[in-house]
Amino acid sequence: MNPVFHGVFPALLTPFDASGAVNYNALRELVRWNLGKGVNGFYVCGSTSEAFLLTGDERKKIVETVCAEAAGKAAVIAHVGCIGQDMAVDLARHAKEAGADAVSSVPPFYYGFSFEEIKSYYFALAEVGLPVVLYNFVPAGGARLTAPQFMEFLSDPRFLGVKHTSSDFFLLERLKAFRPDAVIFNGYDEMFLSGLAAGADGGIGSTYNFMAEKYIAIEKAFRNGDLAAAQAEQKKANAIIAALLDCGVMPGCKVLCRHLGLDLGECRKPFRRLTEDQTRRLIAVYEDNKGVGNRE
Ligand code: MN9
Repeated sequence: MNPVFHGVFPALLTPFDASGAVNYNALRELVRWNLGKGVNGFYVCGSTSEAFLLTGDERKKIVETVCAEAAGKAAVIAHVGCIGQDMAVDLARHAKEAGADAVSSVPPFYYGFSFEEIKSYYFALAEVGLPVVLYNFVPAGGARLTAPQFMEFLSDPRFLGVKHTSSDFFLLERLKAFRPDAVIFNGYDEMFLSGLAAGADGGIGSTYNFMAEKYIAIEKAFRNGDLAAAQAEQKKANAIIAALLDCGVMPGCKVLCRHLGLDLGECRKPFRRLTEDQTRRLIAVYEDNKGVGNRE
């Protein structure tokens, strides 16, 4: 197991204030709350952070804020994904200066770039000098890389591993078998235990923001060989995740953070806020399945 990159990494939400600006104080609180629970690291400026609704300057300041708050306590992986290679390299250089431990990126998207073009992008990121975590997330517009294409990247030690937001656990297992020291993070929270069973070193997820303790408990039970306890905890998490998928994951995660005492504001438009009815139902499901870990 990699000594730094393993375990539970919340994919941090981005807090906004009433005027719609990034709320850096709330972000620091969110980091401290999760450090208190014992998370191993943070994934910053990814899908969950509304990365593509943020400006480059906001993304940089968010990375700086989280690196400062987590320094010496938890690892930071900065997602620097952009459509353009030069923009991504600029963010990666900045992440390195800010003290991030690794960078990560979706493949450049929208234009249907060829594998040669995707390689140009990722190898330019690798040149920056921080370890690179590939981000496999096809439903969000990411290219569908084949197993041999992943292996081509993983043959180069500058590629640390993969954030695997996919239910293709065969691929996850094959990549681990190909390079056992590659770090594979499970991406779908509802499949965290399945990912661990296939060999994942940990997970990165949006619902970790408010229930990291569940994933910490699942991983601990799994590694102790207590599959029944791990399944029971995953089942509770999944009831909450199913409710979130019904109303919108990111706006819903923010509702639950507010319910637990940390106001992260709303998501940026065109994300919609939950109706009062949706809010009530989501909180009820959360309360039925929460277990331990409230802020108080
Ligand atoms: O980081 C997350 N994906 C996105 C991975 O943010 C788009 C997951 O945590 C999912 O939000 C979650 C719900 O499907 O598993």
